[in-house]
Amino acid sequence: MANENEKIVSSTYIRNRTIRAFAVFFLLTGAAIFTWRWLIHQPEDNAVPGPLRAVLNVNENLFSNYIYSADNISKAYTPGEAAPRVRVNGDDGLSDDFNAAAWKLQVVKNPGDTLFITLAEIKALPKTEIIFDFKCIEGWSQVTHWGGVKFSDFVKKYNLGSQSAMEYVGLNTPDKKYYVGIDTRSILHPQTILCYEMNGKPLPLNQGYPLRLIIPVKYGIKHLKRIGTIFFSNTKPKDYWYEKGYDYYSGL
Ligand SMILES: Nc1nc2c(c(=O)[nH]1)N[C@H]1C(S)=C(S)[C@@H](COP(=O)(O)O)O[C@H]1N2
Ligand SMILES: [Mo]
Repeated sequence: MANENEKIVSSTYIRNRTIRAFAVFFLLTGAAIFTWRWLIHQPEDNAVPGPLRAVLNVNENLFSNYIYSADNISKAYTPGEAAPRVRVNGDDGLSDDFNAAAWKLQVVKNPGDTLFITLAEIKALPKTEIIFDFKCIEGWSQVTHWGGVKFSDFVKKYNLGSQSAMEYVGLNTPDKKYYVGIDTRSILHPQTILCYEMNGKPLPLNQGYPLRLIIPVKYGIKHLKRIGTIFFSNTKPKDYWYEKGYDYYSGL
């Protein structure tokens, strides 16, 4: 039964439409392949083709200059909401030959002027507890509970005012195999702590004993476990995951 909306078309019409559809399909596919090949052959900037790194840099500018604010406090949770079994992720820089008993935090004030600070001295500073949703770029997140000293309190106590006026802070593990660079503004954020406790107990070795960074305004990659050395710089300190193609800022 012929429907009034039905249209009778010739087979030539159908053939022409088919040819056109295929032509457009191949043209677009070709353009996509061409663009992709061009992109992957561009010189790389820290493991990412230059044009893609430029996009990451635009994001970084937006985040650091327009979205970041010390008043942006990440949501706080109650101790009861924190996971009792905290996920362990990443052990770069956590070598087995680490001598925990001999550990001291090294803070480079100036070339040739390094402070050596014991865990007991750090624990004697005012304690801040942070319970927040820890987010890893691998796609998981977990509410976790940490304790330590606010980085900003630490800076005051050790008179690091002129150092913390610089743009970046670098942190390394004692063996220098894991390292991060962080914009000073984010490390001075009121929720950033030099952390020595998890769920009210000393950090386990695989989660950074004796001291790690907890910085809720950043993704997990920046929460360096087992801090050996801290230094300040006006140029970007080297960063483990940046060198592997990730965004340097990695802000949330
Ligand atoms: N020294 C060191 N710190 C590290 C890592 C690492 O491999 N080595 N991995 C990072 C990543 S990717 C994440 S998600 C968190 C995980 O912390 P957790 O093991 O306490 O969950 O630690 C970060 N700090
Ligand atoms: Mo991570």
